[in-house]
Amino acid sequence: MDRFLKIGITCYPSLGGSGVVATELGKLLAEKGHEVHFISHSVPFRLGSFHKNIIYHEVDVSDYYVFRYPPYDLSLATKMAQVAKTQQLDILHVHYAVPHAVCAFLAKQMVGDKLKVVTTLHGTDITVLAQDESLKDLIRLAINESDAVTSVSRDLMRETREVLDITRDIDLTYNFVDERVYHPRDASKCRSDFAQPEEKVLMHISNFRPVKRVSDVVDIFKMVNEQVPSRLLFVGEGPELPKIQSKIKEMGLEDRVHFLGKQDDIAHVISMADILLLPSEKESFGLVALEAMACGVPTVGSVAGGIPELVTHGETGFLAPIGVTRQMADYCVLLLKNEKLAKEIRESCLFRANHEFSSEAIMSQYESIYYRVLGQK
Ligand code: GMT
Repeated sequence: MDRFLKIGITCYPSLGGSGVVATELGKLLAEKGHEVHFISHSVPFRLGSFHKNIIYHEVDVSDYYVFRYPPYDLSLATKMAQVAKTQQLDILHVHYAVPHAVCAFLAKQMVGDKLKVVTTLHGTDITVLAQDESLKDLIRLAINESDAVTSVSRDLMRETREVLDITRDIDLTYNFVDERVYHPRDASKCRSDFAQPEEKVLMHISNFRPVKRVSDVVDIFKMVNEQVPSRLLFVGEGPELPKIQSKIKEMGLEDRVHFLGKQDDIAHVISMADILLLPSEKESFGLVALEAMACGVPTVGSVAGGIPELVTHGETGFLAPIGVTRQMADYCVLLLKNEKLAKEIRESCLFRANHEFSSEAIMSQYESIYYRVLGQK
């Protein structure tokens, strides 16, 4: 049997798919027997209560008066090095190149080559930050100096190579969800708080950033509701929310649209829906579509980034070109009016989520990468 490892994990600890995946991975590795050290400015929101083999190390940022901006990145790099030395970490697994892989690179300079760095790319650092010429060289350095780099989709891998002119190996490691949490739940009671038995439920869950094209969600819903009486449930919050609320008012849809805000038990909430809408402009993976799939809920969305790698068109959902809301609405109506098709798609969703994105399989992929960079395989 391979020896258990000491693994440091750094991610954005607040809301977001990357934080969720990093935290869930840490929890699974710890359950298996590895020692996991989260290094961040606050406790990752999905960490929850006490877990054997998980230790959290908080990064304190110095606010010495000469600093115009407190240097979080430098404090993080120092903390990574400190934890790596005192706890004798084997691996630093960082989620996002900016700033985490850069900090890990600095930490490695302080600790020595025995410490191996694995960087997982989640999207925004490549699709947004790497477009900024002033950051390009830094991101390229962080990626090239990592001992292994993983990408959450083929599309993100392709874009990373193109935008940053990267030629090194990148491992494809899809995201996953914990099947013990994400499975179809009986949410009929909650559903009846929003929808009559004859009404259908469409849902959108996001951080309401412009890239999510939440306005398209409203347009799709309007067209669907004209043909099939429905309700639209919004989960989450973010910068576009006020604009969306105004749009709904202008369209006279207030009594059919409900805002649930941020929710903890996403599996239960998603289980209320007939369809998840994800018409994003960019999406390196689209974790929420996998969360829905694992609960038996199909996604109707856009052919953006990694979404087609996750949602198989016609099998576990339907996809249309970005912004083509009429086509997305037609797909929704097709699904909502055809019970047989909806049942088949639901079964395909459950099968695909459990077979192609199983947590056990994806965790093993990460473990193999760790052993490989340590020269143990
Ligand atoms: O999509 C966001 O706004 C949040 C961001 C994050 O940091 O979690 O999501 C990115 O990483 C997720 C986990 O790998 C992916 O599922 C999302 O597709 C990706 N977002 C984008 O590419 C826009």
